[in-house]
Amino acid sequence: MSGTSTNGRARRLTVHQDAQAMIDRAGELGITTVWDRLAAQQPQCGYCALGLSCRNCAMGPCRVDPFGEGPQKGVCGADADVIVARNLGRTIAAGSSSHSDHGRDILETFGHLAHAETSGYRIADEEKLRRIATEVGVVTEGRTAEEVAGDLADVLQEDYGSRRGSLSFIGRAPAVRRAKWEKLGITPRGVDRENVEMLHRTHMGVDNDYVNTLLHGLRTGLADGWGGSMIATELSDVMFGTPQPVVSEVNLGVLKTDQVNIAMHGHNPLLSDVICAAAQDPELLELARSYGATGINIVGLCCTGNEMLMRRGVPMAGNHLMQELALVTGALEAMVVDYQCIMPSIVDVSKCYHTKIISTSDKAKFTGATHISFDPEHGAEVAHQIVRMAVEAYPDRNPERVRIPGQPVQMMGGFSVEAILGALGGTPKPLVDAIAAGTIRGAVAVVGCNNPKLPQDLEHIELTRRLIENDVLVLVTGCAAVANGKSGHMVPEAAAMAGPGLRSVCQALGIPPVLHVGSCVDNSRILVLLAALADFLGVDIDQLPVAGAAPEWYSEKAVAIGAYVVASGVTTVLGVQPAVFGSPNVVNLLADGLDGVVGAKFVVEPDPAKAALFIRRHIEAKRQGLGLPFVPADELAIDDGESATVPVASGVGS
Ligand code: BF8
Ligand code: SF4
Repeated sequence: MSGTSTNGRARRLTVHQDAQAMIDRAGELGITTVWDRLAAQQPQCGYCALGLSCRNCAMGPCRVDPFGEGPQKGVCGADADVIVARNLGRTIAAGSSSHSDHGRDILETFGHLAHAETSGYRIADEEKLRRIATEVGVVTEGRTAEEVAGDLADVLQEDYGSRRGSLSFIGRAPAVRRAKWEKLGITPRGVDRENVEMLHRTHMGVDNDYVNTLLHGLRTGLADGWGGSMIATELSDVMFGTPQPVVSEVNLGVLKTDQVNIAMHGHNPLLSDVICAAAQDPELLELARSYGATGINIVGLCCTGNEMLMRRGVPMAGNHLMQELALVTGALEAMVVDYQCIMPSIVDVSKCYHTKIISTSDKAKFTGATHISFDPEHGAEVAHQIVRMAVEAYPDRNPERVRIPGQPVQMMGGFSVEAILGALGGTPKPLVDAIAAGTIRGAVAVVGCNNPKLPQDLEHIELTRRLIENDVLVLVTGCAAVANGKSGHMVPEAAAMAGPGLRSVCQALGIPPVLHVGSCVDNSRILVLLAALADFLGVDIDQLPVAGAAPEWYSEKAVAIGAYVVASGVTTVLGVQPAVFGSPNVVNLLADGLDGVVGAKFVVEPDPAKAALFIRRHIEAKRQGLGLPFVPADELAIDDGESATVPVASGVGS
């Protein structure tokens, strides 16, 4: 469907034309979407928005009056500081648990793989397996890959408990950073231990000192970044391959009118990897042809999409706010989901179409969906069954209701740390040299979600554009990566959009100025890269000219990421206000006090121009600290020349 005109509402809700077309289409058909439900929720609770409500016990629920007129304490006596800190602590624990439980699922399957108890999995990167095993003290010489994998699985299983003093991968952090954690008492011990302890501390009558609670919040985050998420990333690389640069496509235009379309949505590559394999099965392809389809088209959504794109070049249909809109194309035979960031509403939307919603994780069932319990021990067989079900839905598709908006945009993925260092000749030196010379001023990780409170993707794109124009290399993960992909920022030709220094480096290496590092658990790759840069320079991470940004975050996982990124020494800018502003003390700690202890802090700045200016000044100050050529803060100003223009590289409507 091209040439679609859109009403003003759709243009206010999202910058991308494929999304605009589908929002309009949903409106025509009376299909309710996330934006309608957000409007129906207005006004949202002001106490909750400030973090001032508590329902941790049955003496409550309680609220603290932010204006000082009503109650200042809950029934138990908790004040605003305690309530806000406890709420934030629980949010971090939920996010950390989500990433880490995903990591545990991979680890368990990895352990089963080592003992030949799985179907459809193999060790794809034996070199990485042996490297990690050696790192954590597993003997590799003269042993089979499976023997090594079995021992590695045992060591990493222990990371989830509390038997060791600290996590296996903690040694990857610079020694000066680890010493800081030790001094603060926030060295992460066991993944589950920190999460459980946070739930304990935030029970009524336990930790009633907001500073103490929030320090444990950092430790809980660190157990995610250097623990659960890092285990997920590393073992996924071993089992599915360490990503290397790959070209793919993005937006709803990746759906095909003449093929069986299956969208993989969620997070864990355990499922998507075997589904990709099943979609190549000659028997299933023949079945598809017998129904008149020319093939089976697997596409990704959200972080499962990132996992598949990074390793297999599988096309990406979209990020978080595209999940309902992908269904509105009418072209999906199935949306196959595992867990995290999957809106319950997709079942309602699917009822307007022939599309099957297939849930697969026994810990994430969706009422009204078809549940096929995914068991990695029978991964290949279950994947075959799921793909067959999708193919058999193809004859039910109504071609007259199909709307596939426009043409996809090219994007590159696959920039694992190994790939980045490989492109640099095996050492961070060329990157360090470019930063030292000022050709590249620094690097920023732009990560995180979509949030319907903001125009979809606008902040991701605008912030990133401004950074690359200023010779700042941008690394992206999660939904931020998809936003930038759709905007044409992630092809080598996008070097033309960068400042002269970054442009020359990208052109010499044939890489985009915005590098796709992976899914949200792959933010752990960024920690590894930062540690390598810091070690190379002999400094701590907080001295590097780098920053983080989560311009459109929504999820508890994003809060956990923020906690470990800041605790690791990287100042992070949030585009959406977290629920902490009911406690000035908590705000002061997060936005200022932390800087004195971990060398990094949180900043909230929804305006991408101001966020970019803050980051540029931050980077220049760090350069000054390292004795590198720098631009004084007062010489940097918001360059508003092009700020009204959002680059939208979509073929829709042209
Ligand atoms: O883990 S960026 S909306 S899809 S939470 Fe979710 Fe946020 Fe997307 Fe991936 Ni990450
Ligand atoms: Fe109220 Fe305290 Fe119970 Fe929270 S823990 S609901 S503030 S009594």
